Amino acid sequence: MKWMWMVALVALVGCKSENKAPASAEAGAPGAPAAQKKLSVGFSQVGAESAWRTAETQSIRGEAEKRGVDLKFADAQGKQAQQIQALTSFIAQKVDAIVLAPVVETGWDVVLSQAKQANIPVILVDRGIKVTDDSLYTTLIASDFVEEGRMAAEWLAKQTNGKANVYELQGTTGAAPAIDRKKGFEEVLAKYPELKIVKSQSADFTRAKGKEVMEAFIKSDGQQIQAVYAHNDDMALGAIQALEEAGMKPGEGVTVISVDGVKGAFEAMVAGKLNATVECNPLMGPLVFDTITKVRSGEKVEKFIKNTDRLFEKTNAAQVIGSREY
Ligand code: GYE
Repeated sequence: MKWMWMVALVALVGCKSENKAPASAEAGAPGAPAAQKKLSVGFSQVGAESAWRTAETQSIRGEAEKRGVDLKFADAQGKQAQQIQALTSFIAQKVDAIVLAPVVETGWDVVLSQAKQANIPVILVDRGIKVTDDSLYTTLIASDFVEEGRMAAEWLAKQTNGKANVYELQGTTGAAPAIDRKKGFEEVLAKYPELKIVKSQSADFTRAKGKEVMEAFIKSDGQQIQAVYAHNDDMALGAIQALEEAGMKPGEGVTVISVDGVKGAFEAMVAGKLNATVECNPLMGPLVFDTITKVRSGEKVEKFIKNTDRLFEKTNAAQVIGSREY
């Protein structure tokens, strides 16, 4: 008699577990059964230096939550050493994937070799790196910063008839967007001998430093300043404040162009103080987790998954500001 009960029980348990988790469901996919092992992803973020960065963090965190992914988030406060520490800890925790927004381009070989040895795919977001062996990361999801720099310079050349004293606010030293936005910009400037960078300095992608560096430029060069090219909107907004405080007219007397396309930049364009911004999309969450799902299922992904960017001017800012998502 006893064995009959056993058979009935086994059948019941078997039936239950089948209902619980179909073997084919992908962990972390929308609607994945709760009882299944969650996909665990370590995300090492640069910091919170700009509105763009905050939008990117929100996008990745929000999407992880939506998909039921166990996201381990580490804010490096702008320090590569902290990012390396975070990655080492993600590897020790045996996460399923690592998402890295690298603060600078170089110095990643050792820690990424460790991730590779542990068979953990590394998805780079928004900034590229320079490594001796490209197989140390799976893919880079980002904008083409050289192209952004070119777009900014072409627009400025048109706006100024190829003639202006330009003051440049660079992003974080050694960071891909600072290096490449400068490179693309200078490449185009080479065609316009009278459009030249008079002074160029890093303001670390922050509004406070943008203001500080601009104040120093104004102090030394004053009325000579005809145009400002900032590698991000936050620095441009700081520079605008400095120019206004010095009684100068950003957006009119001084042409200001930057990169990112954050809400604050659109507001400044509507107010007539910022002339243009080249969009750089930070809303990476959905694409990041789609890519991780593909990689885990063995699908091949492109080495560079490129976002496309547009340029917005103050003349059309009011029309589009309502539809901006960040
Ligand atoms: O443009 C800037 C930020 O890496 C693309 O970093 C990103 C840049 C962005 O702090 O605002």
